[in-house]
Amino acid sequence: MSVVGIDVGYQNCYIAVARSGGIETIANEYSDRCTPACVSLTSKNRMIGNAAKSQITTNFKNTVHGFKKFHGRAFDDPFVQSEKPKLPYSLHKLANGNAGIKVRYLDEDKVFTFEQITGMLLTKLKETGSMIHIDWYAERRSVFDATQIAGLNCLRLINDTTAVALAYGIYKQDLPTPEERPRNVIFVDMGHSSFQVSITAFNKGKLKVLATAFDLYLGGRNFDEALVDYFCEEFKSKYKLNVRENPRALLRLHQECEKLKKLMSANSSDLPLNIECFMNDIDVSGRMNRGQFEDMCAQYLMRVDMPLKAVLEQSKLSRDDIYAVEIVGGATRIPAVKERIAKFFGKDISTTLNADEAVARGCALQCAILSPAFKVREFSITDVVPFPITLRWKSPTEDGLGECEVFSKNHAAPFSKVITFHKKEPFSLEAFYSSPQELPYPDHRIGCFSVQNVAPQPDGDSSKVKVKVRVNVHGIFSVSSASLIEKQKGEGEDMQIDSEPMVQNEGKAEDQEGTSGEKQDPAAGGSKPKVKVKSIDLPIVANNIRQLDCDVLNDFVEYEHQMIVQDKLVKELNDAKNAVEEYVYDLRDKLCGIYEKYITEEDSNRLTLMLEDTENWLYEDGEDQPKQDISIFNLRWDFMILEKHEDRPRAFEELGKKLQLYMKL
Ligand code: ATP
Ligand code: K
Ligand code: MG
Repeated sequence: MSVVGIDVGYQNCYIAVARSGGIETIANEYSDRCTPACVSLTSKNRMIGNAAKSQITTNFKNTVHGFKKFHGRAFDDPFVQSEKPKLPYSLHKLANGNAGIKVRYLDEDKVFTFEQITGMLLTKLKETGSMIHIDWYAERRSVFDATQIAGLNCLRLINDTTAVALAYGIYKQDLPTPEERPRNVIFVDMGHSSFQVSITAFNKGKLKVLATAFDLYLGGRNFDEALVDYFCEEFKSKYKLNVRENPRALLRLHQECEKLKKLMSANSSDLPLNIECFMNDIDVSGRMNRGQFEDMCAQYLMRVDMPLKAVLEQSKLSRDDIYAVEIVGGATRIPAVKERIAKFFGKDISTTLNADEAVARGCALQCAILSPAFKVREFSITDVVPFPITLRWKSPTEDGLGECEVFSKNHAAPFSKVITFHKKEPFSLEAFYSSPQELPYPDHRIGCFSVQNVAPQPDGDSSKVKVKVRVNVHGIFSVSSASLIEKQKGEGEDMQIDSEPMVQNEGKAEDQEGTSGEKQDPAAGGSKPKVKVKSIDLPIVANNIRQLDCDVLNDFVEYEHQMIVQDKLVKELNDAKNAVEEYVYDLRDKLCGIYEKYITEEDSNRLTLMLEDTENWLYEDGEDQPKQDISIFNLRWDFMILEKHEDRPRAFEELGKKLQLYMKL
């Protein structure tokens, strides 16, 4: 089993693999270390990654990109609604109210969920799969479902900046000892769609995230859009073109503006933008320089400071406590963004890490640490809960509605807590994010968990119910277990009925998912005399707002398999056709080359005609030929006969027969 870390970006994905010699970022079949987060559906198959990216302008209605932020979002979500008019592909409202996409696939209208689309991407990215990273704001439940669809054994969903912190810290030999004051490092990641900042404290062998802050809607794409807006206006007045009405032209303009933006990072002089045959056969051109660009993007540059300020405030550290500011992510290459960050902290920023690959490398490292197959230096990671979580409870008849914030902002994670209730009947717990204004979703619910089989004690008293809540290694919240504590004879008076539930921490930072043996003597740890109690497990019915139904998930897994098989068929067919085509070219070359002196002109002409027929067949009828028919072409003839055969006329005759057979003439 290989151990890989995957960084699924809004625009770019990277895969790093842990090998005995260290971490290596791996290239895809295009020798490219970056795989575009892009999926294209066609009448025959799916194209994913680089192949899909080349379809963006040609098959624009069925080529899905820039979809990461749609995970777990309702169709009516304001973000979805604001993106919708800008998308070349169509969104669709799913039965559960979420957004999905509608495309043509295998000549049928087809609706896919974003779990499925990301699942497709992951299918492409996975090697033999293990660890995946995706940024936390893309709703984790939904992303976790995507990993299931792709059949990945997901060891941990980890935050961008935490993965980066690991990639930074693990090789550092000079970290302060656990007794010394930690080294505080700021990590800044600005990608294509979002901006994330964290402060992490390092000591030898461990890192602890102190605070995180983000602007989830600030990234390279905002800068591209500023340029697109500018040139749309300019082309309207200069060429009377309404670019926004032409999706293909708009997509091309986007691509060119992104290129221009990157050029401006390296070059402060006036730069041209030229697009031939842009729209209505018109060639367009424009100019831009860095100063002008920065003026245009002032509103975005201003937003850089806010998360920086927020992490400092949350961590209660001052600028002097900061050892270094490390930046990653493609958009931090914009000089004005870099300057802004440097100016804010009053120090030079460091680029110790590979800006594009650090996240994937950190993920692979984390994965190697978690995997028993690797011996990696011990390094413990304490992450944070980015959004505070509150539980609210009620029973059908008892009054007493209550709530309690179980995880505060920046609480350490993974972490479990036990909450004690006194109840006479089943009750339900509603979990939601406590500060909706911070949340990137309008829906702040997490899920509803009903604790079943609760009954009063034989003496009519309330029963003590212990409920365990946790944020697991993936950063996913759940009510993980509940148990009823049955009083044994004679110690009823020792029990205290709390009107307020009691929250008891039992978190260990490296608390692993699924560890059992959680049941402890509820009175243990206190100074009270030990009380004999019996604990009975209670079933919990969970309804997670953003999780796929089990049946639905299974259907998706099944369908993903079918699509993989279909893609494989199409690929084999294409390979077979390419082999025939290659053969035709090869033989044609040889007829005028090494075979020339052995062959009469007549034979040569005959063969040339046959080759032409073969080629035509390939591009016409052969285009839709099932693979079995093509595969006979795939046979490699033993052309030694031509070179070695004493009786060449007969050899050609044989060859001719074969060719005719192959073409079924
Ligand atoms: P996210 O982290 O938001 O999910 P991502 O991980 O896909 O997105 P990155 O690969 O880190 O994003 O960065 C891509 C962005 O960086 C794009 O907007 C790209 O145009 C921009 N970018 C890359 N190189 C440069 C450069 N030299 N100058 C300016 N911008 C650049
Ligand atoms: K990336
Ligand atoms: Mg990224």
